[in-house]
Amino acid sequence: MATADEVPGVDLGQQTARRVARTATHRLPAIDEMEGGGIRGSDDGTGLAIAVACSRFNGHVTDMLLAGALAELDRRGVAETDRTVVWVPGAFELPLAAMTLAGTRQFDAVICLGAVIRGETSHYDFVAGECAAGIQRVQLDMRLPVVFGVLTTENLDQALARAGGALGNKGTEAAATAIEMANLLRRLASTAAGVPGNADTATAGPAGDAG
Ligand code: INI
Repeated sequence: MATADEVPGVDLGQQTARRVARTATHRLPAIDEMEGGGIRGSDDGTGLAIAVACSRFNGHVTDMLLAGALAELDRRGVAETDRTVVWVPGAFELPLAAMTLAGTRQFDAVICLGAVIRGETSHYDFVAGECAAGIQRVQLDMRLPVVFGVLTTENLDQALARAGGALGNKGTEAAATAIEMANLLRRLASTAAGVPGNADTATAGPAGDAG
């Protein structure tokens, strides 16, 4: 009988992959940990052009996110000349910057970095909510990976723990996600005939194939 985690009728290999993905640490599993086959983007950033939009609000936190993201891009082979970093005042401005960067069609992915920390008023909810919704809208509208590397926390300690502290670095994760998604889209574009509704995907991003 299927457990709560298993969907009846779904290939068992995929269910294994889903279980692997739900590790207790809720961190992204490494690509080579995944089971069940299927199409996925590689973790090789060679030849990819990546833009990073970073918020200056809570700058002591976002500086750490940016450092983590850039180190990961380095580690995965994204050339310094293929990276662009832009700064915005706060997380609320990230979607507009992301939309503008995506609109240039010069990048394979955009990474948004920010830190929204709950204060005494409801301002947090508006900023965090609009930021997340805006970023999702940009990636769907532009059909380009736009990664949500924005911390939304109750306090500064929680943010620091996730910006290079005990719980990792959201910027590092965001960079890894950007590369995997950029490569996945390239791969899907190269088999676009098999992807319903994506007939124009092949022309949606920069030329080349590092996937
Ligand atoms: N911007 C953030 O990035 N993080 C926050 O925690 C934050 N808080 O709490 O207010 C914040 N506000 C500024 C906002 O993003 C805009 O820059 C501002 O409202 C101007 O549009």
